[in-house]
Amino acid sequence: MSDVAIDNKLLLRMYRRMVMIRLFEEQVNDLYTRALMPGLAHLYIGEEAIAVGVCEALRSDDYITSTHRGHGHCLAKGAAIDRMFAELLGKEAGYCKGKGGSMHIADPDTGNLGANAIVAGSAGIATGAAFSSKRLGNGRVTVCFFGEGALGQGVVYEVMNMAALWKLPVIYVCENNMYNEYTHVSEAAAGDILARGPAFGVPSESVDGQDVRAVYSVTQRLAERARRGEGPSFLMANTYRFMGHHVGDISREYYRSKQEEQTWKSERDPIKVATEAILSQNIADRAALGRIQAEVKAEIEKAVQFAMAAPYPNVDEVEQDVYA
Ligand SMILES: Cc1ncc(C[n+]2csc(CCOP(=O)(O)OP(=O)(O)O)c2C)c(N)n1
Repeated sequence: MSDVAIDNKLLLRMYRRMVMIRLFEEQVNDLYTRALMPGLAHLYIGEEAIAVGVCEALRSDDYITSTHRGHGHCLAKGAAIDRMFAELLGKEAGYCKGKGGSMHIADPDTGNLGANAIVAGSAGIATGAAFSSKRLGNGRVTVCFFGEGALGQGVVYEVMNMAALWKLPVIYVCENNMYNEYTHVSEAAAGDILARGPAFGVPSESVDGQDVRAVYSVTQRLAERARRGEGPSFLMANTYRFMGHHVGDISREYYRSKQEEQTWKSERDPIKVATEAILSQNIADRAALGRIQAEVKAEIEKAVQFAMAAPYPNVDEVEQDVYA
């Protein structure tokens, strides 16, 4: 499972972060179903161990780029939950002053170069950031998150080629949740996904994306490799989204069975996997984990109240900070 030692404090911190993302996303779903949130959101529930394991293994000044399913990445890299909710509700206090919404959250202060509504849209941005870090010699690593659906986009292969030639410090993290909207990966991606990287000389490996310890360990090793100047790598994290493609995708039986969803939820929930590890190693007891959950719940409730009460941007500013 793990190839780098993980101390108890770190595991508890990662547990807390995963709980925060889970409760944040449940709250987003609730706001959407109560018609309080404009637009749509793509929930990350079920995939929390990837964002948390990867981002915990990075330095705070390392970069990430994210996707349309980006709340987990933003929170794992250190975004503030009140500003996240404010953005989702279209409020001035949000990360894009309420004008970007769920799929455009960026936070330069935490090295988050942005979510992206275009599938594979951040591949070029991440690779450019890695190029800049290499030129500046600042030792920063960039992680480019994308779903397996992005493997159908040519830009992914163009940037992998460049990153390999120029030995750029970038890790391409493919979150393979097996569904590209409503299409199973077997119907969208031909051949062996892991064979794509080696075609460009990019070392590639897969990891259990439901086990935060495994994700942390492998990312730490790949990040150190990138920092040593040994170039890019490709990591496929196997996972499952527990909810619909987006919040409105509520009848999913025409493309995947209830039984399949149930099995993942009961047997492969990343928070349950971490809970079992914590309890079996006597790192904390159920009461302590319950206290963490209660603390995170209180933080989330406070942040939602802040966002609900926050003002909308001034109508006179509707064209400011908008580029298209
Ligand atoms: C270039 C482009 N084509 C199509 C879409 C519509 N679209 C939005 S999400 C999505 C599926 C993406 O699947 P994947 O990359 O596996 O990520 P997941 O949703 O599974 O996290 C598609 C096709 C888009 N946003 N951008």
